[in-house]
Amino acid sequence: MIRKNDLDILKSDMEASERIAIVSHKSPDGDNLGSLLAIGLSLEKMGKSVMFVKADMIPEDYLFLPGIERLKPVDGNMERIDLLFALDSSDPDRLGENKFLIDKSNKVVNIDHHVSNTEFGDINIVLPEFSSTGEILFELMLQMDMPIDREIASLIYVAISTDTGRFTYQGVTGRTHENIAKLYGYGIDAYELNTNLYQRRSLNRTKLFIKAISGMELYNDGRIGVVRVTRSMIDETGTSMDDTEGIVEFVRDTDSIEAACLLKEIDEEVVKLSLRTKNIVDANKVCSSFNGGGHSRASGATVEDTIENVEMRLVGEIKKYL
Ligand SMILES: [Mn+2]
Repeated sequence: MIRKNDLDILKSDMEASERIAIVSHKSPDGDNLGSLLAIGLSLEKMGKSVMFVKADMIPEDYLFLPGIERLKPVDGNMERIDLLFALDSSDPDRLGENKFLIDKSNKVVNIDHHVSNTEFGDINIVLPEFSSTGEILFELMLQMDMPIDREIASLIYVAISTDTGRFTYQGVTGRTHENIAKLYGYGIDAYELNTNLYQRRSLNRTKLFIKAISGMELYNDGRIGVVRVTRSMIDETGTSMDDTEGIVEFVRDTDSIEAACLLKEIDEEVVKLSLRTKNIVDANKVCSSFNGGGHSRASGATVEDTIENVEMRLVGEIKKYL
């Protein structure tokens, strides 16, 4: 439940603020980008001056989003910020180099659904029972009577769809579908959005999938599946690490698998890991032991070690729960 008290404070803070900044997180995903553009465009319709700040490159998948061109790297000379929004970001480090904006801002609003959220804002609307930050945001915007048009509704649809595995994850409720139905009421073209989101993978990316998946290693009678993406696979296929999106879910969807792991070799001694689980293993707990986190069924971490060692350590950690 969104607390009424939080909404009242947020509403008066929004009204009192002229200069509002909205920051993305590192490796931004559909929930992060969709949510931040949705609230930003809505605030502009309310006559506010909004700065959209990115902490990282935008994955090609999301370049079709309305308003995406508004996201810029931080302006070093940025004057004061009255109100800063961090969305879908569990802690200040997620904001990368833009973390300093927290201190530069008069007030920080933290809207998120990660259980691991550290409540770093002045206003914290952290609701892990929601499917996505996009869904929290939509209810919040409705309750505050913020402007919503077709583009804003489309952005919220993208946030919810991408963060729920196209409405298949545990966080999805009847209310999620009611919210989606309301989004249709603003005239969104869901088929077009879905085509843009899910049917435009580059051929090089498909080749990267094939390379990665063909090296899948199984442990614990096929209950743990590990796929590596190395720098050389990226070079050979002319792709980037962003193009690994979707690989770990493909591994997870194997019948025998309870825990699916993707290991991305960022460089020789830095590995980004993604973990997806089905019923037994708490992905957030496993990733916490590598200083990462997220959700119980989907989490990640960045580990300073070789890819071989990370694989061994991660499998060892998962086995404790199986
Ligand atoms: Mn999310």
